[in-house]
Amino acid sequence: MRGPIRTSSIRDGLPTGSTPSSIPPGADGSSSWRVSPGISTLASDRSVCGLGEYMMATESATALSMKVSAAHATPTDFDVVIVGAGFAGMYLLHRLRNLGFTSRVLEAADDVGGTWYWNRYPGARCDVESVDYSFDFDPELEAEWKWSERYASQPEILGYAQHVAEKHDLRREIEFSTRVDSAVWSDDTSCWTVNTSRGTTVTCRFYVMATGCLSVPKEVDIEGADRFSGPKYWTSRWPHEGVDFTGMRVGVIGTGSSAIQSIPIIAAQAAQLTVFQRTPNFSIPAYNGPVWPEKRAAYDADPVVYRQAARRSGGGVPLPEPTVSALSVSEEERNLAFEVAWKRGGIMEFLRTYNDLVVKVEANELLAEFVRNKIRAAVHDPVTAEMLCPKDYPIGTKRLCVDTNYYETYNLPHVRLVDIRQHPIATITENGVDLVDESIEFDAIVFATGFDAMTGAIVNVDIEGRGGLTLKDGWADGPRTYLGLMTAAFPNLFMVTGPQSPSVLSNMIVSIEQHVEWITDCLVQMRAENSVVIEPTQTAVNGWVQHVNDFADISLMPKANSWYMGANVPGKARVILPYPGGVDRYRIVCDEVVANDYLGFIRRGSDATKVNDGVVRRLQPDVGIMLDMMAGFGLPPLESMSPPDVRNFIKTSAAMSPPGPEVGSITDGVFPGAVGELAYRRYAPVGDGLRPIIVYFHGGGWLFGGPDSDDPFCRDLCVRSDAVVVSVDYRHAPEARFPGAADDALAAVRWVSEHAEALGGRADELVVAGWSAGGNLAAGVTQRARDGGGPRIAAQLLVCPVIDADFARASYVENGQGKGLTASVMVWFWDHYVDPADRSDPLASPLRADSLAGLPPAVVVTCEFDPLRDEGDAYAAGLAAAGVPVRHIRARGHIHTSLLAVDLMLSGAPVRAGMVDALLSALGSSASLSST
Ligand code: N01
Repeated sequence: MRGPIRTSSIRDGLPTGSTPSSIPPGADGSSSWRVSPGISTLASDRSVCGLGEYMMATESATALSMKVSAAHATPTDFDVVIVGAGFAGMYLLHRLRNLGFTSRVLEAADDVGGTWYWNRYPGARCDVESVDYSFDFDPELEAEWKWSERYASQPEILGYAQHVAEKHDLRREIEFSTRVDSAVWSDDTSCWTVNTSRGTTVTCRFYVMATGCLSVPKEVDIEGADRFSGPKYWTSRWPHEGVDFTGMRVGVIGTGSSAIQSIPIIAAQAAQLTVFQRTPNFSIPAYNGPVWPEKRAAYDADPVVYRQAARRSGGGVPLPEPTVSALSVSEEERNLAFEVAWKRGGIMEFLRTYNDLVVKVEANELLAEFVRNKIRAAVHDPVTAEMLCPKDYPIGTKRLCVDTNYYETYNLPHVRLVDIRQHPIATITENGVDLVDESIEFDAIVFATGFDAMTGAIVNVDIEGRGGLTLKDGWADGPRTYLGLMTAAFPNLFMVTGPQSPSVLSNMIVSIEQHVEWITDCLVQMRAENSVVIEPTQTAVNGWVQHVNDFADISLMPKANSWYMGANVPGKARVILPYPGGVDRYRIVCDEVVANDYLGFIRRGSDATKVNDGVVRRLQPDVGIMLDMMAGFGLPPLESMSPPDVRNFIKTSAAMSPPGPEVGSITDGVFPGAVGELAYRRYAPVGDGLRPIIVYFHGGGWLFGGPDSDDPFCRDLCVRSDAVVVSVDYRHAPEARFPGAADDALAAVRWVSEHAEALGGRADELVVAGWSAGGNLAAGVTQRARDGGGPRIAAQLLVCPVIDADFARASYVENGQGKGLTASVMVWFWDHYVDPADRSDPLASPLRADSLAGLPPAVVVTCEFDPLRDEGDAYAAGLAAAGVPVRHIRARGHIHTSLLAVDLMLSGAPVRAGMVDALLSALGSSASLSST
């Protein structure tokens, strides 16, 4: 035993010493209705839903008891109405009760358990280990409940849910066999009116959908499904009395987790089993049995520390995050690691063998092939084995399954696999299934066809928010939530593990607890400040949806037609549904929102309306991760080092960076700079023939860098543009001050132009390009070439260029700290390179040129969180105003260094792709300009 139930902890939000018996009146389910005078503008005297407990803090005990006795015998008005008595609804009810809110749970089933009440198909188990799939809020419960298996079966999990309900006396506030049909918000009363299938109506201040992520079965979209005259079963709605398939000819449609778990058991009973597979799934062995001693020992060593680690982990299970790339180790080492992970089991562990398995196609394919080989080894018939091998989506992008003897089941003589992509189902008939080329008769058919996941259960209730908008309509193009907790125009509507929260990509119990605690903390805060209504702003919602989609875009998730993407339900919007950023990161965001006075929310109360508009995450996700990592390293600021030390540091960092893509060939050489030889590196695409030729100037604040430091970017530029790239060096400050680098830049451009053909390029398609200080040189040399006799430059590509010596611009102020390039390092760069008196020279500050007219077509890329953003923006605008064709690409969510970190910041790839497309069309427009 680890002591009594924790009713006084900070997490429970109760005062020290508070116990359930000290809960104020009203917490027993009767609402002590009362309208605070100050609220009457929001809640009319007519309808006063759920304000009782809300206002109770200031109410006298006598007045309260009078109101309680005057309440209806069966209360119909609550502070909070919760839909669903699964783990989410149960914990929420428990917590609300302890905090003194009145609440009622409405549940369609006749007992608690949610998904574990309904999903009773043979072999149903959780794919998260039982020690982890347990509530954390009640240490006594944790101590007294012992799981019997590593992966708990559905009956045991349901038994656990029932035990929790019993122990905390939850059922008395749950209305079973009651389905919620509709819920309507009223701005007049600031209440929800909730209508049920029993014809009853309840009102509440706050309405919570705790309806689970996988609770609404997908409608069967197979012709003739109603015609079959024999028994039909759905894995998600299995008969409580069980099914005996002994001696039957059984057809199973679907090969997701539910099918993969049930097929071996059905096969053991049936006389014949035919499995209809549309998409094969990856599955790994469960190695189920008693709880693993090492797991138990890790938990027992310190349960509090164990659960803390779970809450701060990526998936809600305490596992170390991998740091090594699958592509960075030998084949032998990698296969050994995969083998160890395979023998251990566990989907989270398996996908965490290396750090790039779910983000890089090449790494993913190595793991996929490893599993395919396991399938080939397990299944005797090679044709069947190949049918079972998934080949058209990355492993982990559809839910990885955990099985016991799934693949081996296909070795049984009475089990047959039908690939319905090869042999489509024409229709289900009275007697069985007609394929286009064969009829198969069955005594029973099992539909293991999945769920309308994550949004189905929410939009299935007719939820009407402000102005008559229904959630179904509002989400027609995909869910739009803030943190997966709330949505705009639906005030006081919360969701537990809603879409765009980690939910199904995590240990659900950990995510449920976090959401329940966030919601209840919010209600406590609102009660304390007399707020009555809360809803997210549209800006906050848009920002969160964007952030979630950005995360998906740097993963492989969108590559599969999975229920994670809403792709399994015909007509459903194809967008990522869960938040792929991990439980740890997500929790930090949620806490940050609260710490910033509920950033992104509007709260209304009797005293005031607080609008705290904003977006909680604006950086691209991988950029944010990189900045966090860098902050963790605690590196000294560059400007505190000497230039030689900085150069060494940059060289070492460059050597550790991923190399970038393969190009046709790379050659190093020297060219005559303004005062002596300088190095260049030439990148040539695969294939013969002359190409456009790009002279590229590296970045480095005119102080450091060289072909090595920008090597991945040059490779990427070469591959994407199919042009020859010549990355030229120049003299660095402080040894060579202004205009040393600029003079070398001109010498380089002239030399490349003169030797274009020998370098594999066409002189009439000469591009000048540069990043950062290199962009400064590129812009300067382009002006000089215009003014001083050439060469003719066909186009210029300026990536985050230094364009003007002005540190007062807004982007310097906004982004001058903590975003990679700092304002103070820029000042340091300028001080080393150019005397203040020379800074207005257009060679140093190209924006200050007398005229920008007559310059070659330009592609200017600026990054949203770069101190140099505004000067780049100003240059793009200035060029356009001077009649120069300009494509200005604004890289949303990026910092100064984002685009150079090829293969490190994956979100930069689409920007670089757009940049090269723009450059190629700039070259095209340049050609047409010169021919006219
Ligand atoms: O559902 P699914 P599930 N014609 O959507 C096929 C959780 N869960 O119930 O892939 C033919 O995965 C469909 O084919 P395709 C877990 O998160 C957990 O099995 O769309 N076939 C697919 O093969 C899991 O991911 C556990 O081409 C059709 C199958 O039906 C989630 O629940 C156990 C079809 C549906 O697979 C859902 O799993 C069980 C059609 N018209 C479930 N329509 C554990 O914890 C659909 N299919 C271990």
